[in-house]
Amino acid sequence: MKFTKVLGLALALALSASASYAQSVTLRSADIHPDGYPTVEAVKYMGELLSQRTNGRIKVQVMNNSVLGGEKDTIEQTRFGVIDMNRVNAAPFNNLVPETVVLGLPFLFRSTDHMHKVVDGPIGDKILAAFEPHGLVGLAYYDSGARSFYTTKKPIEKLADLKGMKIRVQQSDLWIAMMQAFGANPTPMPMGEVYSSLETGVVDGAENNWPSYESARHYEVAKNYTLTEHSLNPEILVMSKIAYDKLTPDDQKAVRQAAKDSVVKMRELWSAREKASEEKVRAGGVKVIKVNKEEFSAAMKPVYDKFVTDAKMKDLLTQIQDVK
Ligand code: GTR
Repeated sequence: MKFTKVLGLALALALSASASYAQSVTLRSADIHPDGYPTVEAVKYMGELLSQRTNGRIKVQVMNNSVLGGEKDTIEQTRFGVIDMNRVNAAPFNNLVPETVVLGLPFLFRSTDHMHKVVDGPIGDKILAAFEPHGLVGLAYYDSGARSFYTTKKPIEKLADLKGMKIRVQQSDLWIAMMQAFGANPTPMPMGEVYSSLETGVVDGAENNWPSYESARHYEVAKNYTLTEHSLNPEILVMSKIAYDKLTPDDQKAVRQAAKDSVVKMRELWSAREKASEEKVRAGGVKVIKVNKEEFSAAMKPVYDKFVTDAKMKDLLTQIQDVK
């Protein structure tokens, strides 16, 4: 066979191989939460949209309940193409993608509406684009409500109560610094270890939104929930750049669109679940404590001083604050 013929044949084979991959694929998506949790259901919904729009060629299989590991581990697996998609809170991305830090800054967003305006606009797009050099494609933001503290023994009624308390945090330098600024002793660990750590006294408390506090059953072992609402850090849905690059440009567009379209659904699911979880937790005998949030927010200056240092971060912060 002539060299050109061989080359032609190889090219044809390569093209048909990539075309067949583009024709039919099931994207495996990780999540730590159980069935019924809004993030899990929103990604399933995204998969339904995608399947409808591609005549069943592209499907999404949500592998939730931490079956693929904790968030830090699944992020690495997603970067290396072992997992195709991943729904993770912004916090575990902080050390990898510094632009995400701004989203978790304490008492930054004035309201959920403010947060939505930021992530739905050009600032949100800019932060999603910052994932690409790290092997990830940022697809969408999902709500995660407000995070508040919960403790096993001593309730937090004022800032001074946090002094020296061992508080579980997500695996992020920002979150470690935040707990230190609150006066607490931060203990970073994956979510899957929190229940037993609360139960055995490895930590005195943790912090999370109503749905996670409820669904992970932390409220059974930490019965004081203090409404500090210190961060509205959103969830982020990402795709592996390796998996993304295997898709045709049209299919890439379809994935992005389905992810964006699932956000509306997620917000509906989230509002409903927040209420339901709060009711369940209150009915479970949890003591809900109101605090003077100003006192907690005033302690956060060192966090801003440590993380908002370069011109880029300062600019990003001002832009967010200026969103009306
Ligand atoms: C939840 C969030 C998870 C995870 C968890 C945690 O609110 O949905 O992605 O970040 O908090 O605290 O580890």
